[in-house]
Amino acid sequence: MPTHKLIVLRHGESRWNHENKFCGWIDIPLSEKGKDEATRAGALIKDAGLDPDVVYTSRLTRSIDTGLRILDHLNKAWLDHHKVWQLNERHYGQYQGRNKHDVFVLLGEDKQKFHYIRRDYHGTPPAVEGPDPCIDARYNDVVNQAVLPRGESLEMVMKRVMPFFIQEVLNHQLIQMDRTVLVVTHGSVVRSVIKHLSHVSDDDISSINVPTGVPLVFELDDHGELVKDYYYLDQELAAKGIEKVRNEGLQK
Ligand code: DG2
Repeated sequence: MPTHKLIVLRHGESRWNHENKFCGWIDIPLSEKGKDEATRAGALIKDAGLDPDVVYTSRLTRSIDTGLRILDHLNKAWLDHHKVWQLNERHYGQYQGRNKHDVFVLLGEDKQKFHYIRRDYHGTPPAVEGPDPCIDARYNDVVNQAVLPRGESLEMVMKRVMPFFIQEVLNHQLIQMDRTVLVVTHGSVVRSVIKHLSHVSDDDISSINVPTGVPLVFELDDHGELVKDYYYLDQELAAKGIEKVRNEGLQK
């Protein structure tokens, strides 16, 4: 049975990742370090002998820019590039734009409460009330605007990501067309993909963090099942990035 390769990564560091602020649907560009991480991700993909046939990003600049820098490194700027709103980051509701440590303080410096909001499958930030300034012309093609989120848990993210991901990315591109697919997205969407493909429980997903700019590879059979565990293209780099992300917000 043929093996299909799916490369998934979180974009390079954004300016607000650097400043320790929740981004969510706010369109924050890459930091200088994030730009370098994107190029390095391209090098890791090339060195691993992987050759994407199609690329998917979200509609947020940090994801699009990372994808373009990877393609540039692969000399494949001409590749089919789909920008999909369902691959946007989790909407962080009223916490968007706020410093993570300030939110930690707001929650009484209670590590469990803070972890619940950031990582629990059901943890939901307070929703944006009134018009959402993040919703601009890039979403004009979404016929039913009521489906656009205002504050999401990981469970809610999965409800909008997975139908698209299973139908378009897994079934169509990867399996039917037998293409190597590159998906450049965000922390919560990568966690959603890991949860789905590795059959991670609702409880266990809360301990999974995703570093910026380190590609993960999923090798799948014709039924969309993993033939082996997913892996990072640079384990050491991934481990360092994971540790950094895990501790965000606890210190100023
Ligand atoms: C981060 C995730 O998402 O923040 O929205 O600030 O992947 O777009 O940088 P990304 C954000 P945490 O859930 O890791 O706090």
